[in-house]
Amino acid sequence: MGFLEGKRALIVGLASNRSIAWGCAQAMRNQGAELAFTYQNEKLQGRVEKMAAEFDSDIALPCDVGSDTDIERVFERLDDFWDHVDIIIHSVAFAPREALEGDYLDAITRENFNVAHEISSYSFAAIAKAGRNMMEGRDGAMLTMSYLGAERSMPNYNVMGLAKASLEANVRYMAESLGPDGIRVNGISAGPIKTLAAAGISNFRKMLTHVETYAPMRRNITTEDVGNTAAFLCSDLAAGITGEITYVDSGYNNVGMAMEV
Ligand code: NAD
Ligand code: 0WE
Repeated sequence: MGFLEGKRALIVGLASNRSIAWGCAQAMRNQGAELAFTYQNEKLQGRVEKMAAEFDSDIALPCDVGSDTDIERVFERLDDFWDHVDIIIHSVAFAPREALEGDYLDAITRENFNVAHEISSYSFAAIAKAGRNMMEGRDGAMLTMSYLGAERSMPNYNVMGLAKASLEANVRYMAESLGPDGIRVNGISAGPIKTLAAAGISNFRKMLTHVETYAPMRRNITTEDVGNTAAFLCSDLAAGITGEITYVDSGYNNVGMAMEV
């Protein structure tokens, strides 16, 4: 019997079988959770419905997290299938492409700052506000995905670093707000993985090689690594953990200086 047996999880941010959300779905399904999914737009609908079916789920609901009505409708429609939800995974980020290249100050604008923060950080709180009624009073858990660029400057990550810093602060404030309702809120700070969100990012290959060379584990992480940690953090095994950011990064964040091998 899995450690998520009897739990119902809503997964926001599935785009392909390389998505971090896919690794989370796989690990949580393996541990016995029942799953529901959202998709960003019609372009992704068919693919997400197909992946949902592979996870024994017939629940795939539209949700552009830039829209409050979309977010509210997800829970209205989810209510037709489930009378409660135990777990919500938020695995969404977006900044306009041109914000993620070149010099930080050259690239940042009021507009791309607003978009990055709204889609990548505010959306986590917005989903919590809308989903709170279906989650309260039953050992619930919420989880989001961050990156080390929240705490350190990274080439090209630029305004996304600020948005992830905001997202990590959101984890702490949401943990305080939702704790009395029995809902824990945590984040995973994942190492780089070649997903759709990494496609076309200049020098991404170089970042993967850098981690392989200098991280204590001398390897990159996988969506399976992230998924297994996600399953644990959202389970009752992690009942005492809230407001935390857990690194799943082969230990990279702990290194001050490594000798090249
Ligand atoms: P991905 O492209 O598979 O997933 C990103 C998802 O965000 C997609 O499903 C996309 O549809 C969704 N999305 C974007 N804008 C949206 C909107 N307006 N409304 C609804 N959904 C929207 O890539 P991924 O790497 O799996 O990214 C998932 C999360 O993991 C992101 O928060 C990302 O910042 C984080 N992360 C990724 C890495 C990495 O190297 N891939 C590392 C650390 C953290
Ligand atoms: O959070 C991310 C990427 C999120 C992301 C990706 C895109 C690509 C497509 C947000 N917005 C967009 N907008 C698009 O138009 N990661 C942690 C992966 C990532 O992205 C980087 C990285 C890493 C790591 C960008 C620059 C430098 C490093």
